[in-house]
Amino acid sequence: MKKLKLATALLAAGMLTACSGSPKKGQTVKEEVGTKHTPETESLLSNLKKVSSKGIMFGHHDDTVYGIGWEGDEGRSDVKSVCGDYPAVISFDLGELELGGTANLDKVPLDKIKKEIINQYQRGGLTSLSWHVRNPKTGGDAWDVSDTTVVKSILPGGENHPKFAAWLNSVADFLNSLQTADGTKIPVLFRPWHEHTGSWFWWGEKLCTPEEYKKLWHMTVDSLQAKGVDNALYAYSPGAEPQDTAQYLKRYPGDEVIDVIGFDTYQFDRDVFLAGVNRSLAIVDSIAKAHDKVMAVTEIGYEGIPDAKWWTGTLLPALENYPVAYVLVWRNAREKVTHYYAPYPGQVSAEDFVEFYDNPQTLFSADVNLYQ
Ligand code: BMA
Repeated sequence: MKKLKLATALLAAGMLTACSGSPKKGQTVKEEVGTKHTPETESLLSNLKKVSSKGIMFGHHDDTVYGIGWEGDEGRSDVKSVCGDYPAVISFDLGELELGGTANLDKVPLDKIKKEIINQYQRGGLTSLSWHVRNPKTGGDAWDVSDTTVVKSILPGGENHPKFAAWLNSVADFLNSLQTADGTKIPVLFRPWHEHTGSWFWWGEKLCTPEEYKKLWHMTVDSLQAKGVDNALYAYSPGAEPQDTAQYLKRYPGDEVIDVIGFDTYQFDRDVFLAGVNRSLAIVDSIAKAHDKVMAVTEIGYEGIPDAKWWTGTLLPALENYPVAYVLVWRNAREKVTHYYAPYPGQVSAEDFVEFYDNPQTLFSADVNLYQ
């Protein structure tokens, strides 16, 4: 096999501590910062903190639920079809879960997402969950920025607070329901309120004050914890707009609620993209070190990947000098043929992706077990 399983490698390197005195399965441990985590969630956090010493985990949104020319095929993944392995990180979106229907905003059945989260856990990989939540004030979607008082209206005391509290409860119910057959709760990385340094979502920069944005985060985490969610870590992911650490931290809700810090960025002009990635990595790296946080590139990509050498010629060299835990590319939309970010068999960058996969610096599913 190309690479060792992460836990085995870390064990060999003496980096995993003995587990005597650890809480038993199902028990909750209290962290110094006050968040409650199941033992599996603690293992995930501690492995995420170490994984960059081994390599960068590759991630793909909606990887196992659809791809180019297929939907819902058992075990299928465009990434696996190209390189033979699943991504180490798979993300899904909970948008529209709050409406109480059976599918999310991209028409993926929620029970299918649940099944794939269990599969991903059983492979030892990470699931990240974003939330393109509807606009609770206007009734529009996450991109409806027609009203600049939405965040304010859902905070405690606001007119939409009760409505939004029920939406948060639907997320808590979903997270609590993520369990294996033996009742072990599956740890996930929850990544709401992303790209808030732009102004295209109703929680964006021009749509709320820094104080309101921070309160939104605290309300979210407090309410999930109050509903017993002890299997979630939390990721903070602005866009690439911040120019320095002060700007990056302007809306940061605090170390007590955040575990992973990163940023979202996409390639249009290559030079602009590389400069943004470089600046953002330097900012996130220094903050991650000072605040003891996991560093990740929470979304990245080049739509349609028209550059045949993008993976080894642009992406990997851009990241390789930083301790990045994972990098995640967006979805291969089956309903919008030009909207894809991972290769599929025959795609122009597929061969280069195999090279990227073969590079010892990249980690895929078979290389990691994040729960040991
Ligand atoms: C966006 C696009 C949309 C999608 C949304 C949530 O970037 O891919 O088509 O609805 O993410 O997945």
